[in-house]
Amino acid sequence: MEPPPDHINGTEPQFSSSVPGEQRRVGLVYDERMCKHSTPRGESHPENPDRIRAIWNKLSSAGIHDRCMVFDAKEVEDKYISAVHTTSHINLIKTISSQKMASKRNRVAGRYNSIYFNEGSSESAYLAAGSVLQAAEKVAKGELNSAFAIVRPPGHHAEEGEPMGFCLYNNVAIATSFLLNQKELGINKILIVDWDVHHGNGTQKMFWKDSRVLFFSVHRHEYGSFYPTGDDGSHIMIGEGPGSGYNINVPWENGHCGDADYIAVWDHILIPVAREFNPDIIIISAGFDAAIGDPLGGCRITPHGYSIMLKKLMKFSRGKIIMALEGGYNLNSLANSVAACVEMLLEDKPIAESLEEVYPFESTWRVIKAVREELSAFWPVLTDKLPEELTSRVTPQLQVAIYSSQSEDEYDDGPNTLPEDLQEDVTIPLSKLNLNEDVDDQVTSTSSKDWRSELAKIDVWYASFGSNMSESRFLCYIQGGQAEGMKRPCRGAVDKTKPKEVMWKTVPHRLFFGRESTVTWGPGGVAFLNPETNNQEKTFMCLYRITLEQFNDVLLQENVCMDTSSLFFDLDALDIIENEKSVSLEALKDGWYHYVVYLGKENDIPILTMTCTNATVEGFKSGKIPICAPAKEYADTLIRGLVQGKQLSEDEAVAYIHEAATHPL
Ligand code: X5A
Ligand code: ZN
Repeated sequence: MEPPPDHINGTEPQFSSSVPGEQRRVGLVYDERMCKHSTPRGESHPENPDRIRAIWNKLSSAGIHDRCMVFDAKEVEDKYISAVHTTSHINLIKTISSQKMASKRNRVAGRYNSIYFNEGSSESAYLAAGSVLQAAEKVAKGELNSAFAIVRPPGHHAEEGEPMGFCLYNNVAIATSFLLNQKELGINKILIVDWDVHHGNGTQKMFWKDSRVLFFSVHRHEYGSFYPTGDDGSHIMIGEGPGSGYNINVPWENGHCGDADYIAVWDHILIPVAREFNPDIIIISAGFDAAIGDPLGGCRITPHGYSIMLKKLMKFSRGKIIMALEGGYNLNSLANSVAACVEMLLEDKPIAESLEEVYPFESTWRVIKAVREELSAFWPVLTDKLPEELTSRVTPQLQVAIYSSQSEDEYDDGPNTLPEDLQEDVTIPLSKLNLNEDVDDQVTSTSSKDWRSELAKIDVWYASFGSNMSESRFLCYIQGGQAEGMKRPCRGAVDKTKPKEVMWKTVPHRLFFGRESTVTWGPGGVAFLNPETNNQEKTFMCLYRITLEQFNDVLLQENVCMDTSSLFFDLDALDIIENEKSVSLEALKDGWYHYVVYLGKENDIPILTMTCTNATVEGFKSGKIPICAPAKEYADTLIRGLVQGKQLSEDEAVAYIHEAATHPL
């Protein structure tokens, strides 16, 4: 390779200036050999070789790679890996693809969280880490202004002693410690920006006590329920000892975050801190699974959004940036986002940085404030006032099921992510609503009404037909905890006040059991109520008088959504349901009980239950979704409810459940 200009005269390379419009020297590392890592029997998997092929095809067809310096990957040397991984971990990754391990490979993979291995895994892992290291070295030396390492397997979940979350070696951490250890490079302070939708748990731990590395991660967290689950990604995880304040987590409370949310975090946290930290170089753990249309991420950053996020970082460390691919599972979205970033690296072109008509969620401001508060002792700039009037929109929207032909989940011809059994859901006519758009784009101020206090004033009857008929089990949804037979605790509602009244009723609907297992109860079917009325049928219902605020929290827990901050069922929804008799909650469509059905009134208070949609009932009938009898512990809970509620004797209750579980739908 020709010697880089800055090595000739020892001055700063002219091309590292940030003059807009100027061509810059950008490296790309891509190597087809990193496609060798794939699932052992060709099972489909989001983290597959097509990801990097799709990126490369896009960069080729758009003529982008011609404007870059392209490098083949080189395998990383063990001595560099050992700076962040244990010897036993290195031995595992080094040997896992050998013939000797063939028979053990799947069993070994099963010991780890979200990991597969095949004959190509070792080589790919060494190449991925080597690619990021090589890119980092060239940028640090000034041979390149910046670089993008198009690598797989990804790295940021890999911990010192174990692979995890599709990651074998922590590519970014290996490159980071390499740069710090090569003293002649003069790199003393590194900013790692992890914008993958998942928390970079591995990287966080590796530099936990290290003030030379400022680790910043923005990720879905949802109070620890999003992958990787637990508290590691919480904003109170700020580092330790000399590393205190050098670990910054921005944990989203909900999905659906987009350009406006990320840019607000950049403007009010990352950029001011980066200015203060003044890094010598920046490494981006560049996952694109927060991109619009990603099947795992559920967020909505556009390629333009990514390019703005990148541009704002290019103002530091004289533009020395290494981007390393992490996640990103919608091939179109992934390729377009990477292309937008590489173009930005190439020309730092002036672009419209403002995002018109889109505002961050109110939850985004809440998270930003919490992070700033947590870290302001270390970064005084974070005590600066936020704008007085924070413009925001309601967190995330109540969306009645209107499956438009071009929803953003179907972005760019990507797969339709609607579960099959929901595709022909009964929907409320748009003309009746205007609610979809209204709430989605609603611009409000955070100072305006808090939905919790509003909805706390309204009572509803929550009508249960399954395990919630047992009062002690239902109270777990209100007060938190775990009742007999449950395999995991519930978090409870925000308002832990017990139901004001309990009452029983029978309704002319069919009770049945379906699905094969749940996280709460383990194997076995769980109860559903056919939303269709049928005068031949009789189902017992236990009604709890709770507030509409509590009802929302129950709804979220019933749909395995741990996000306690979001409003899904509001006053408008209550209005609609009284007329339409049911509302399908689009935002909770992955949950099994997202269909709220109105069952009339009692003492002028609406009775609401939650079950599956009519379309899902059709799925059960046709056999597309399994019908399955309840396991004993689950059935016992229903029986206990019916007996303690004095509705049936024990024998009658057993017969009632047996009938519901065996009678064909
Ligand atoms: C790198 C990355 C995601 C792992 C999800 C496991 N990993 N469910 O995006
Ligand atoms: Zn990810």
